[in-house]
Amino acid sequence: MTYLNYSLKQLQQIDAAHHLHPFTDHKELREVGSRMITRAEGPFIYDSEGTELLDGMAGLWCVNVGYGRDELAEAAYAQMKEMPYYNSFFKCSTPTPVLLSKKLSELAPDNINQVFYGSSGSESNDTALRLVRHYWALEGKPEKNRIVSRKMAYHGSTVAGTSLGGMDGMHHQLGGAVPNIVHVMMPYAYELAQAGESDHDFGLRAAKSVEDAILEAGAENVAAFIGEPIMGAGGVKIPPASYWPEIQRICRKYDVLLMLDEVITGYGRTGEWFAAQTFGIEADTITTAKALTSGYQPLSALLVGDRIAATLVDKGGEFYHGYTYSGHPVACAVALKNLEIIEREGLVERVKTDTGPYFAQMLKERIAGHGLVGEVRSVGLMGAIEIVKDKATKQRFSPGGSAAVVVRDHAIANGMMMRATGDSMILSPPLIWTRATIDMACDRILKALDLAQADLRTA
Ligand code: PXG
Repeated sequence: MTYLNYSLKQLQQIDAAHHLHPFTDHKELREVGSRMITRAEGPFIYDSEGTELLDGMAGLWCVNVGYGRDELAEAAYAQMKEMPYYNSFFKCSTPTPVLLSKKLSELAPDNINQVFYGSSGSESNDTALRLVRHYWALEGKPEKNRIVSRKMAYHGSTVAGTSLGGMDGMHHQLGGAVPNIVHVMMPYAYELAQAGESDHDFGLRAAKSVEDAILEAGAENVAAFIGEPIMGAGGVKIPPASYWPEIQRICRKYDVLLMLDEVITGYGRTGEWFAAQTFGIEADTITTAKALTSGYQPLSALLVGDRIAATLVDKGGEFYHGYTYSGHPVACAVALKNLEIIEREGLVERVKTDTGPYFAQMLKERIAGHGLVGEVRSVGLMGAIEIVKDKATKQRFSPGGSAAVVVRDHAIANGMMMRATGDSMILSPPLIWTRATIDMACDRILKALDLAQADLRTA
């Protein structure tokens, strides 16, 4: 690789001179310099200095089959040699998106049999928004175009993705969101449940905020509700069991479409192919990306339910929407091989019956009791650890989010790559993790928590 001729310092200088990173304080990055990740194998990543890190985030919630899969490289190579690119516009197609669509229809819930491709989760949510509004217009109800979403939701970084999402900071920088999108409370009991309110009741109350938004706008004006089954970037917020059934009931009652964003939860993370199956949700659209290719190629797939698809096909005429790389043949070849690996190795089943329950057990038995930890929670291989100053009162360190960064920095220094979102430490590892990998992760996290506690006490 040509970059091997460069020292870390040289690469950092060039990076600082020319490369604007996503979601980054550029001045701060220029002061500290980027960590250069240069190699990865199985569950580990390695930086330019040879430091090994256990990757607790599967890249960015995506490398579900782990690193170093020759088969995926070979699938891409073979497809590139045969035909690197052709489009799916103008009545053309190529074989791999065709076959991937069939496969996805088989894996998805029964009411979903059509797929629209993009290259990223953000693009796919743009597609979903346009499709849902187009659907109601085709049904003769163009005024039914409002979308109900949630505060702290993350639906991507394009203009539509940012607008659908509920991150205040992102909205402030947008200078004008896509109109007619409202945000209601998130289903996050740890912080938002009232004194004495059970998880069950809190879940119903959080769902009622959706109903209230629908009634306020008038159901005849509301197109859809959009939500991540488990909020990911917002801090792995797992809703109470009462939440999703109630959301489903409300959507049906007011004839509001249900859009799921499974960009993180799709392809095995929660112990089923889709979290729709884990939570028993019947959705009209499911946005997926990331683990569809385990991140080896950029690809997203919007899974479109029969109700919308039938109208689009029968009454739609031309849908003026699509991307150069919709159904990219190389990305789709890699996705097909990736799904084959997940199936062959039984990774979804393993998360459901073995590693997922063990992960939950270890978080509870080994991490939850630590003095800095207010709560642990997980579904499948997706979890969070809440950092608090006082376990009993749930009081946080101030300023908000500062303590989790201390934990994260100690974790990374001790061989554990994990994220801090606000005061939540986040884990979303590759699905190839075994019980032994979970033990190793817990050892490293505990060490980081101890070191952070010492720092925070003396601060
Ligand atoms: N929906 C969800 C639920 C996501 O998590 C997107 C859409 C957008 O996907 P693309 O491929 O356009 O990035 C995402 C992406 C973080 C982080 O800090 C999370 C994401 C992306 C970048 C950072 O956890 N998720």
